[in-house]
Amino acid sequence: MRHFDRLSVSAEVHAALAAGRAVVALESSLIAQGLPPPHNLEAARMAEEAVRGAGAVPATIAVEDGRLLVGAESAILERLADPERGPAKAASRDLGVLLATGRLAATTVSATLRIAHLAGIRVLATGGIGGVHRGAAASFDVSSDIEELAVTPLAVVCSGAKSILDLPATLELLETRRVPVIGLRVGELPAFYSATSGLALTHRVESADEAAAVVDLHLRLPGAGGLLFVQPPPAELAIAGDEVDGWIAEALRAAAAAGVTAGRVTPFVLGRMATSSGGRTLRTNIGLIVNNARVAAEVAVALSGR
Ligand code: PSU
Ligand code: MN
Repeated sequence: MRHFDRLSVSAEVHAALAAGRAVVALESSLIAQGLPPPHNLEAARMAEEAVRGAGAVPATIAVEDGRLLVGAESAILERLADPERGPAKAASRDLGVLLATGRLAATTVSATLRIAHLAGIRVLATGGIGGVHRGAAASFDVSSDIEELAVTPLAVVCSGAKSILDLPATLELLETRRVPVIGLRVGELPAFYSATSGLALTHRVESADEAAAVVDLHLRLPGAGGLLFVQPPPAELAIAGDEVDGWIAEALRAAAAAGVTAGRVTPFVLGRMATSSGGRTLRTNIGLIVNNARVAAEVAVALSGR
């Protein structure tokens, strides 16, 4: 663990790390900005339970009262899930400002990676990472998740990038920034709600044990950055790609019409899609978050035994 006087690691997470036991970092932007209440708090708790069920310790990450929290307690999850409190969306660049102002903030993958690394955690779970937005050649809207993954040595388990993004461009940029994308029992990049994207992956592993062997060596390579493991949503929750595409197109048109830009695009589009799909995207989103948390914990457990 690196010393930083604004880092607050919970007693449980601290004890697990000190004993070399498995810990999984969980991002909190999906609670505050990604999912509507009451599903957001339920999903946060279910993800933590899934990590515990697989034998690891969950470390949900957030920012509050000028401190970086690793292993946020239940009351903080409740505050993050409460729209009345309007928690900020913290990307990597925002941490200094948020620490100085003392504001409550939920962390995206980029900020979570940075904080988890400070705490000495090696595995992170999320639903989907940010990436290259459609039209990014003109808008320059590329998530700092990619930038942070490139330089921060952690394994991230997810269902790919959010399907509202330009997935081929996201995959290209991950390659450029030397982030390996490894299929967990799949040879194709999942498209978040859908199991398939048509984009082939160069690498795949067949088990948590194999994944842990890769993580161990990748992270021990001098100058290591992060690595990305991808798996589709649970089969019974996966939605056909063309069905999702219709909802995305509609949501993006609505976002443009409403003048929504930058960090507000993701929450707006996800909310809109949940409505137009009659709640299906929401159920799939929650199901894949929980499944990714469970598998991340299996990888962390295998890694702690190496
Ligand atoms: N995926 C979801 N819901 C979310 C996010 C991803 O299903 O809320 C969040 C993650 O925290 C991710 C962030 O790191 O969106 C990326 O935001 P941006 O594109 O603004 O960088
Ligand atoms: Mn962005």
